[in-house]
Amino acid sequence: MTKEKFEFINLKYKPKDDLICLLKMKPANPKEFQKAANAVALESSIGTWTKVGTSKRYVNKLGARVFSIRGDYIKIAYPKELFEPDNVPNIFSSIAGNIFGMKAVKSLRLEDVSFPKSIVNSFEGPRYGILGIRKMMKVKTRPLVGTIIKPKLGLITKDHAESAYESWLGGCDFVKDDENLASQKFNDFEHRLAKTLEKADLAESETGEKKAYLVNVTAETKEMMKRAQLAENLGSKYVMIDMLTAGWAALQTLREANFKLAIHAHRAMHAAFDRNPDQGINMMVLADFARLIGVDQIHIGTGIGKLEGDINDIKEIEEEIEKNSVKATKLRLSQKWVKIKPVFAVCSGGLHPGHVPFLMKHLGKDIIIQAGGGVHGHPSGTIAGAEAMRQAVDATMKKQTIKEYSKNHKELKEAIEFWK
Ligand code: RUB
Ligand code: CA
Repeated sequence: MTKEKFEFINLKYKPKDDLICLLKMKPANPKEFQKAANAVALESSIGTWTKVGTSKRYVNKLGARVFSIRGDYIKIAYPKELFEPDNVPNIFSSIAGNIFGMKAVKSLRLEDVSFPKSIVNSFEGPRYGILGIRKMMKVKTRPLVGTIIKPKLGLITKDHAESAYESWLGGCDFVKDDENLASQKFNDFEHRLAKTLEKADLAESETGEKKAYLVNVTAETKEMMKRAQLAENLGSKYVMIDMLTAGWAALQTLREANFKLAIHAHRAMHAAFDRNPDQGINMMVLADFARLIGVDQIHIGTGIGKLEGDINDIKEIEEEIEKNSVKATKLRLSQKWVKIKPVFAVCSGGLHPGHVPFLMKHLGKDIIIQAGGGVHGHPSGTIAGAEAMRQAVDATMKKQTIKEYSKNHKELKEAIEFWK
């Protein structure tokens, strides 16, 4: 029997200026790992299931190459000419397209992507990023604190705006809409935007701090753009978008319109991509693309709150693949791209003041800590809830335990006792 030749595997290949994907792969037939790896590289670059007479020799130069196989992990190098720069949907259609459904693989997960400089530089990246947001909010070193108005749906505009106002008075920097609040009858977009921004101004003059409203503009693209324009016209600092349900193209449209608005990215639907450890797309890959496009802050999980996820899931994946698993090191969103600013990681989902020391220990100070239930569910109400969150941040900044600090801070004390 002649040995099968896999044209898309070249373990001697040393990538230069290629786009590289790290994939975790289980082949349908355990004895045919190489065959499956070859099929993945082929389908995601220039090939199909059979040879075609229409191909030319020059096309072969654009073939992807599997250049590393270790345990369940393969690395594929894609010539950069395969992609249209500054076109995220296009890049995903190749590297995260048909391959996930191929019969040759039992499961496939895109764990990491590294980009050639020319592709990185074709994107604008964030307008503000961490430093720009800190400047805008006049907060030098501590984590920023945010809340989500709760109940997530149903409040009428007046009560929504009032709850935002109380959150700001108590010490929140940000108040955001929830991901599924758009322009429903009970709380329509225009009215809500105007009323809540009025309260932000009021809270700024009363507290002397900068306050931002992260209004959710997620909608069909043209409507989304109208809403963002309105937010800009009314002097909002921010817009928020559900980047995955809206889609990559919508996110690019929003960023490339060049509003002065900062962009807060919610990741609703991410778990459909990233929850299964064997299939889908690692959240950090989604976050990298969002950063290239240019969000200023993005939900990345907490490793501790109400939602599935380990703290290591949100850190950089090390080059070395050890023990057949990917090992994480530093926080991923800070990886160096010369032209593209670093993005704020937003920790959110089931958080309350008691979680703050854990988050700051593992993720540092350049984070945004958000609590919805953990602010509005405080036994003494929203203002006290926001105060307790800020106190937990202050305590940790001063290197005190929240328990110590709570001796002189009753809102924090109440929160710690309530959410034991
Ligand atoms: C948090 C909340 C957000 C989650 C989403 O509310 O509503 O939608 O952060 O999850 P609460 P993630 O603080 O009451 O849990 O941030 O993981 O994408
Ligand atoms: Ca939510």
